[in-house]
Amino acid sequence: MERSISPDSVMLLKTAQAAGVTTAWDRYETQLPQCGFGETGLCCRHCLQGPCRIDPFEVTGPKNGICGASADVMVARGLARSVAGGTASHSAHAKHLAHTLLKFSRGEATDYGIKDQAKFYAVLDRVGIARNGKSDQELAGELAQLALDEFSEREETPVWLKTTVTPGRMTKFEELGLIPPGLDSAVAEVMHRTTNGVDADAVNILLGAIKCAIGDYTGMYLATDLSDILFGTPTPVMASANLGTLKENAVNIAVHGHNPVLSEIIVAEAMGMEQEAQAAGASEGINLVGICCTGHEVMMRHGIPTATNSLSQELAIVTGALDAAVVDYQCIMPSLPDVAARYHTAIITTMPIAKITGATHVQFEEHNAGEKAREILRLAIEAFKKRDPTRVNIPPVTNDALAGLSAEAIVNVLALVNPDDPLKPLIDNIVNGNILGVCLFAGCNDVKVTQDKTFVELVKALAAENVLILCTGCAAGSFARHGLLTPAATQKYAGDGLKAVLTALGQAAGLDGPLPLALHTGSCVDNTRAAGIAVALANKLGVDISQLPVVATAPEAAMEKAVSIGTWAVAMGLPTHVGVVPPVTGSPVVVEVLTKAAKDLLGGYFIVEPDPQAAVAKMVAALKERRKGLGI
Ligand code: BF8
Ligand code: SF4
Repeated sequence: MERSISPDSVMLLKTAQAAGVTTAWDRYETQLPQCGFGETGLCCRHCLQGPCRIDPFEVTGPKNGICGASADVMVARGLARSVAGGTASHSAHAKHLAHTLLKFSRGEATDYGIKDQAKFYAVLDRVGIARNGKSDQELAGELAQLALDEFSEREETPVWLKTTVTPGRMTKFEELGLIPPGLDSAVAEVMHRTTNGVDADAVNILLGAIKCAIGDYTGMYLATDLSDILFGTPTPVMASANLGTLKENAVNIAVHGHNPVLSEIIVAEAMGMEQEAQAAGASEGINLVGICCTGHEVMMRHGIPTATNSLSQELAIVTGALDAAVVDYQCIMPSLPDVAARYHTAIITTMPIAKITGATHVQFEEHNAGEKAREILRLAIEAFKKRDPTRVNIPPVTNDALAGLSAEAIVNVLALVNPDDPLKPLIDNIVNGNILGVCLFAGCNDVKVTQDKTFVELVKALAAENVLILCTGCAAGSFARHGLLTPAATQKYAGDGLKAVLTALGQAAGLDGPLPLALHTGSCVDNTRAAGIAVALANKLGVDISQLPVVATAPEAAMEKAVSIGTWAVAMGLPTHVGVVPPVTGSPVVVEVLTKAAKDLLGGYFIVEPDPQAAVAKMVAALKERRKGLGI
């Protein structure tokens, strides 16, 4: 199998091979053939009597685990724990932001502030905090406390859930008992009910997983809100992509991970340290780039280039030009120090819960954020001095990428066409068929499939069918690397109807051409921005999200976080495609519930289809079915 179609990845994989550097792709090969029990979800280690496995064909091997768990129960429990893992990750990210806001309100985090007062007030209004002449600092404290209350068990519906979904969804969630008891409690409940001897009904376990995923949605919405308040709501910005954004004559520093609490301060402090970098011999000073979602956070807000994605993160080091990778948490390969040991790159961990053996740890805390950021930047400058110029091998590949299309930014562009009723141009063009529907691209690259291939094939085919594309996280990174976040891509690949709409919007926005083929709406936690647009459309039309011609896809999904997002997308009522088969095929009941019964229950359902052309056909059919339901 081809490893990647990303030209910079392809080039550096050869360099890595020649240098004897092992990457994720090599390690994947050492794992083959992967365990069939695990692949089908028929493996359990939830108690010390295990591991237990079940014969997927139930021929000669065991039909149950030692405790009696059936194939259906085992698969459902495993999937539910993945959802809990994803939810815990997003919720911890959200909680971190709430703590930062709280510390700011107490005067304990002076490097932070309210960057977007309009959003701050809009969120306060939405969650029901009256301003009553209070100072921003006091209000920030109240908001942070309300946010932190969302995590623990209480009797009320989480505020960030009930104030952000359609009335129809809320009724449905209440009827089905799917209101999470609190964000951390939702995770704890899944861990409890999936341990030995608790929930042994596959359908009930899956409902528990969906409830937890709705908690995931809630935490993600909260995270995006607080990030925008603290760091600014993104507005359109021209940036660039690929590993060619590293510079031979600069101190190259990658911010990598997920939470802007650290990377925003690094960005702010880097400006003041240009001279130090130049004094060290870097004529172009400091060059910040992003990897993974932290990269998208700073790309959306500052136009910082996105260098690469999670799967190809090691290749940034193989350029020989990366002086430091500053990491916070999530999607950071434990292998980074091993690869870096072959070069001069400093791997700098910053979070107490995310250390890596072999890395340099600089504990980052909000009360001395600026000082710690400068310490980190100095480590990078020191590392630059050790760079071996003869090993620098930066691929000559860069692409322009327009980013910063938050929900607010998209509404602002639409308002240029119709200031009184911004959503109307979008709705009119969906009704008249210029736009067939909307597709949200999300999720990771996965070593099991050729990097970016499914992403690129799907987006081109869907755009040709006049599907409006939104994208986040590694999906956005993939499109950026292939020049698909550009007006030129719209000219080349969009169907006539979509092209006309994107051109009219691009002109209204003062661009030289149309809006990009895919609208970059943010990092993975920002998938809720797309949900927000769908909710606004549904409310305006007086329907539920499950009736809208909107689909989601994670064609190269890898992480537990993608599983939890996919599950809440289904809960929100979206047909949701995944291109990598998740470990559920060992259970006919789980497959049936996720791909069929969920449709009757929630309107959303999973479409599991690795073949890109077949996936496009299924997504287009789902959009047409929705249009028919609406009579358009
Ligand atoms: O949260 S898409 S590989 S980087 S999990 Fe990770 Fe997947 Fe990328 Fe961002 Ni999202
Ligand atoms: Fe085996 Fe049951 Fe224990 Fe899982 S919980 S390891 S199936 S005995």
